[in-house]
Formats: sequence, C-alpha cells, structure tokens
Amino acid sequence: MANEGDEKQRQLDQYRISLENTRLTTDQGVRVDDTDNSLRAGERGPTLLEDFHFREKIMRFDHERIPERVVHARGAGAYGRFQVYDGSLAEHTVADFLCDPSLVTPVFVRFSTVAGSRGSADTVRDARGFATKFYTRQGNYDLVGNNMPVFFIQDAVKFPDFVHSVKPEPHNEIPQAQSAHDTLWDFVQLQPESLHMMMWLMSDRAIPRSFRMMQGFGVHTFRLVNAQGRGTFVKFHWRPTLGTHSLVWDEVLRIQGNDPDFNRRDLWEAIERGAYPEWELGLQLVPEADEHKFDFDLLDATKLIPEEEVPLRMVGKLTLDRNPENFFAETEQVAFCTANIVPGIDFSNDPLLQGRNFSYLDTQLIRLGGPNFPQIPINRPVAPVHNDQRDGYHQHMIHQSHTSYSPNSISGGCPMPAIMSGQWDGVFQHYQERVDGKKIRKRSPSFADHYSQATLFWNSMSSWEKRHIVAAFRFELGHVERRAIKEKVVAHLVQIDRELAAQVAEGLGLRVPAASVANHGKYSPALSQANSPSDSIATRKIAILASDATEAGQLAPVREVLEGQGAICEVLAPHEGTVGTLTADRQLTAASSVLYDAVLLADGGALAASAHAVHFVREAFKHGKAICAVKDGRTLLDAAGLPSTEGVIGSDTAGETLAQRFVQAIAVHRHYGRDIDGVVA
Ligand code: HDE
Repeated sequence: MANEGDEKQRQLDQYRISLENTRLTTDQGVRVDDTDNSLRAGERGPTLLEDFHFREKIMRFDHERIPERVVHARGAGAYGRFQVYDGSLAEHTVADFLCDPSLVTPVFVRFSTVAGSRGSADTVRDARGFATKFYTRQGNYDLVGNNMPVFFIQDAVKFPDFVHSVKPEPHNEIPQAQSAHDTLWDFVQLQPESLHMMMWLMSDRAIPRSFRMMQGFGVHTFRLVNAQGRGTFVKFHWRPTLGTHSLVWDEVLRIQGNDPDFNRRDLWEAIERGAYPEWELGLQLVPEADEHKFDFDLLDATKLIPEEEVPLRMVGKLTLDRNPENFFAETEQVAFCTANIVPGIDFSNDPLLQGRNFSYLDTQLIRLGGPNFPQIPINRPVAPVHNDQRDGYHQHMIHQSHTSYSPNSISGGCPMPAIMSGQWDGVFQHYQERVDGKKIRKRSPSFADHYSQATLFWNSMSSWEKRHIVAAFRFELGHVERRAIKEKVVAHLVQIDRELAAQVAEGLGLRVPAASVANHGKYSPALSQANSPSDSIATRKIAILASDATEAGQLAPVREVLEGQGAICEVLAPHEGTVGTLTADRQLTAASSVLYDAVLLADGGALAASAHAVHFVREAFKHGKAICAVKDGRTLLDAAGLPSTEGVIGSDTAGETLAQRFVQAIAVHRHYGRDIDGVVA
C-alpha cells in the first residue's frame, strides 16, 4: 500500500469508525430499539416529546449543513505524498521537506471550481483551485493555488467586488456557476487589470479535461529563506505528468447534463484504479538582487514570469494515491490558509497575498464554527502542537497543565518559546525585510500596465487556441444584455490585439475602434497547451460500440494494445450483459460520447441503423476525438457520413497497424483541425 508508514494516515486512523457488526445507539451510547417508528400515545396517537431518540435524530439532521465556502465551494480532494528530488534546495531554503530527498511528506489536495455553489456542475468555464496541504515535520504548509498563473485583481480589497460580480446576480440569483453575464463583464470593463486573467479564462485552460491534466500555480511571488537568512523570490508551479489537456466548449455544455460530477468522478476513479495522478513541482527562482529586472512588478499577481526569462527548475513529485473515506469529514472540513507557512518559506509584499493571509483564517471561523478547527483530524499537523491557546467551541484537547500563560514558573516555563529555551533549531523566524514607507492608499506605478501580458498570452497561442478564445469571448459577451458593456470590452481587446478584437466584434455585430497600442509581437511558447506533452493514452476512456454481431476476435488485437498502454475500454451495446462474445458494460442509449476520449467501432451493421449510434459517432467527431473502425465497424462510420480525415482510422497503412494508428490519434488528445468551435473567422 503506497501510504504505509504515512504519519498522517496513522493519525487519521485513530478517528476512523467502522460500523461493521455494530448495534445502533444514541449519541450517548444507549442502544436503540426501533428507528422506524417514533414513540406515540397509541398506534394512531400523537408523538411524545420524551422520545429522545427521535428528537436527537431530527436535531442532528437539522444541523448537518455548515456554510459552504464563499468561493471554491465545489471541490474534490485526495491524499498523497510529496518527495523532493536529489539535488537539495538547501542553498535557498531551510524547509526540510524541500531539502531532504529521503523525506516523504503526506499531503491532502483539494481541487475546486471558483464561482459555483456546492451542487453546481464540474465542467463550467472557470478557474480551478489547486490547494495542497503539506503535513511537514516542521508544521503544516498550505500552497493554495489555482490552475492559472495570474489573478483577476491586484489588491485583496477588490476581492469582494470581483466575487460579487461573477456570482449569480443579486436580484434573481441567475446564472449559477457562469461567467457569461452582465455583472462580471461590467466589472471587467471597469477594471482592466482583470484582462490578462480574462484571456486565460476565455482559453481552454478554464475547461480542463481532468484535474489530473491541469497545471497548478502558487500565483504570487513568495520567498524562500536559507539558513543564513538570505531570501530568494520564488514562483511555485505544478506540472501534470499526463500533460495539460482540455475539453471543448460544446462538449462541456453536454457533460453538465450527462455527468455533473465529471471531474471529481475522474479523479476518484483514477485513484481507485491505481492510476495515481502525478505532478512535478517546478520553481522559478529569482535572486533578490534581480527584483527590479523585469518589465512588470514581481508583486503584481496579474503578471507571470515568462519561463523563457526564468526557466522552471523541477524539484520534486506529488502523487495522489488515496481517496478520502468521508467527503464531509475530509474534503469539506479541510481548511487551507495562505498564512500556513513553515521555516524556509515566507511571503512577499504582494497586496493580494497579504489580504489572503487574513481572509482564510477569518472565513474558517464562520465556516467551521469557532477557533478549534485546526484540531479537526484532516487539519491536524503531524508536527506536535503545544501552546497556551485554550477553550472555545469544540475544544478536543484535555490540557493537563496548571498554567496557560507565558512566562510561567509553575510549569517550568513550558511550553517555551525559542527566545527563552535558546533552542533555535527548526524555529520559524520571519524574513527580516527592511520596510520604509508612508501610509497611503495607492498602487505603485509599476502595477499600471494591464495589456502587455494579455498580448503575450494571445501571441503565444496556436491557431486553434486562438479560435477557441475568440469563440469563448463571443459566447460570453453574447450573453451580456447591455450593449455598452460589450463595446467597452471590445475597446479593451483592441489594445491587446487588433485581430482578436475584430473577430470578437464581428460575432457581436460591433465596430472595432482604433487601437492606441500596437501588438509588441513577443510570445512565450511555454504558455501554449499545444506544446504540452501528448504522447500517452494512459487513463484515456475509449467507448467500444458493439452489438450481438460483434466478434470479440476481431476486436481483441486493438483492445489489447489500448489496454496494454493504460487506456480504459468500455463496451457500449444495445443492451447490458452478453453481446455476441463480449460483455457490455453499459447500454448505448444510457451513454454519451462526451464522456469518452475516443471511439472504437466494432459493430457489423446493426448499429448503422441506430440514430443514437450515428449521433454518438458524429458528436465524437465534432469534438475532435479519434475514431477507429475495426473490420465491419466501417458500416457505422459510413452511416455517420464522416469525411476521411486526421483521427478517423479505418484501415492499416503500410508499416503501421490500425491499433498503432489509433493509439497515436488518441495521444494527440483532440484533432483540432476539425471545425470544433464553429467560429467562421
Ligand atoms: Fe482564495 N479564498 N482568495 N484565492 N482560494 C478562499 O477560503 C481569497 C485567491 C483559493 O480548497 C476562501 O477556505 C481572497 C487567489 C483556493 O478549500 C476565502 C483573495 C488564489 C481556495 C478566499 C483570494 C486563490 C480559495 C473561501 C484575494 C489562487 C479553495 C473558503 C486576495 C492563488 C481552498 C476558504 C479549498 C478559497 C479568499 C484570491 C485560491 C474566502 C481574499 C489569487 C484554491 O478565504
């Protein structure tokens, strides 16, 4: 078992309760006779107040809900481990989980959408949260990041404004988990600092195929601090080993109905199957002396450091290998906080980060009902906790000490701070930054450029990524009712790139104003998903369309190759159970192509007459998926009337088997050459 020897799991084991072979009791441990009938005066008489079991059961039910997170309400989590590679970072930090390659640090990661409520669909256009709690020997370290490297605003004081604008509108609470509405775009047109992030939000990054296939970013510039107290600026990146891949927009809309739990199910199933998701941790390190070498401010969270300027140093691996056992106890009650840092890691003066340091602790107090939430099992550090903080709602510890103050003589001065004990090993000490300034409500002029990096992002996109961005702007602004807002947004877009603005404006029937800035022409290849690894079909889901006429023998050579490379094949047929010599996993009419990455046609003709089967194949084609026909499967391909084009495979070619060609076509992820988004530029 991958987590054997894991300190955090041992700690959690103390709280696990199995109900196997148990008898029903009240919360007081009294055994219950009957939980189907309340106590009443006579069989047809009124219920009696003295029925303590009834009252307790209903009271507990009435109090089951806690407030959902204001943002990032919908999420899914998993346990795992982090291990740093050889090649210590001791030169830069004293954080031992980043220095000692023999240390396996337990982690809990929660992925989330931002705008939607707890019950909203997974596949919406949104940023995704990527929050990691490292249970290190030196205390808990939380890296509370997103799947996009920048943010909408520069100062935390704007966060309530931004969130209110993206949330459902206040008068009618519409729309749920959508950015395509007036208030968000009104905010955007008035706050051009949000434009860079809006480019990311309109890109395919906002509709990830899987949590396992998305990058993560700490966003802010943080600081590493070494044993000599020297600081180095750092940006944190997570890189998925499966590459960075997305869904297509039309598919997203259909998945919401077919499987609103698409992303969380995908994570859960991969871990259950033993296909553990992995990310590498990459660092961009900037010596303090270089702080002002960039044409943007390192403290501005609407900017990224192009990897071509500061390359990523890959330093370790995160593996998620265990699902939670109880969603509420673990995933809902986990409490992240950007202020949870350990020796060797420190903040920068990014005003967004500084504000977050207050917000997370504050929000947990209301969400988790008082100050003792760090004692909830999922939040407990593995490092020992000793202090004079006492009491409050839900105190679990029974402190035996006669004192709860410092200094004291009665308890020998314990628990003792380093300043008194003289033991400084492993003690957190704040980075000694010199600060000098007047108290002002003012942003530095170095935060003023809101267009250059939005242009950098646009310039770095492949042609299909650009098409998708244009289509997204058209869709979103197409849902905005107030024409003046659309015009203002287009006026901003023209400052990013004239062609982008022209294509968006055309869809909206608007004129393109003149640009006052010319496109600078710079680009960063690392920003394009087209450059992400696409060489594996591991964990890809393949639908095999079969019927009673399908011969398992015809299918076997292709299926073996697919499964041999880690793909998951599901047989869909007119009915469950045995079909021909195969076993069907699902009825075809209960399945949809949008839940699969590729389609293998293995039917000898019966399905060609089925409108559902034909739609299935056409829809997969529309969404750019690889489609392969073995032997008689060609009849269905012909019935669907698909052109012979890339990613549609019907036969062997010289030197390559059908199976090899199919594998390559799936690994490409999507064949974006097809007209997927419907934008006629
Ligand atoms: Fe958050 N954010 N945030 N945020 N955030 C919350 O904390 C906040 C920001 C992020 O899985 C809340 O526990 C402020 C950036 C994630 O439990 C709250 C600002 C980034 C999660 C909060 C930001 C994030 C949250 C709501 C502006 C990416 C989910 C419930 C300064 C780097 C964590 C909670 C989980 C959650 C405040 C901006 C990521 C209200 C004030 C930038 C992944 O405290």
